[in-house]
Amino acid sequence: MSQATEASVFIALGSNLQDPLAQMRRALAAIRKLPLRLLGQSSLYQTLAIGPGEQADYLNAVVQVATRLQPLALLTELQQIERQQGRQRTAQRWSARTLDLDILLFEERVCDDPQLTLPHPRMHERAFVLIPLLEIADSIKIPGQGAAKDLLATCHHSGVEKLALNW
Ligand code: A4P
Ligand code: MG
Repeated sequence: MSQATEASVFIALGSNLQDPLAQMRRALAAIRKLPLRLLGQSSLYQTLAIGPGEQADYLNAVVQVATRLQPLALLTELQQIERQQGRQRTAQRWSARTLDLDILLFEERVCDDPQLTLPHPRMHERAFVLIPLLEIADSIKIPGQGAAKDLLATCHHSGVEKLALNW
């Protein structure tokens, strides 16, 4: 079922395996084929991996879309794109991945269902999310947390470098 009106949604993209630049480009092309309009696209950022062991740097970015898809229907589509790009889910949390697509914000919805938690539960403490998000939405507020700009000021953000690369 679709919604009567379009919702504004922010999606985070991340990759640190198997040619991350190609993964990000392919993911964006696949997202653009979904029933949605692309409203904004951040630059690509090279970021230090947060997670266990020695991991390659990530590429991260955020896009804004408008869609009539329901939140869970959009999540299903994004997980399908992750699978198409060889995403392997391991028991190890925060392990390296070819592609991670997370729904950061869906309008101002708040939901604590583990299948889809909104806003994304860790976005407010991660510079690799907040910096690209602020690039395309500088006055955005995160329900329950506050202005993204203020949240960024309180988190550690060395290790997030903007790249001059088209994607
Ligand atoms: N899920 C719940 N809420 C959401 C949401 N808002 N968006 C559920 C997407 N999925 C959501 O996700 C696990 C489950 O979360 C899904 O079944 C979905 O129903 P997953 O993608 O299988 O696993 P994950 O991404 O490894 O889990 P987790 O704990 O969500 O990871 P994070 O917090 O996303 O962290 N370092 C850098 N520099 N850059 C990164 O992008 N990413 C991670 C992943 C760790 N370190 C990183 C980066
Ligand atoms: Mg994820």
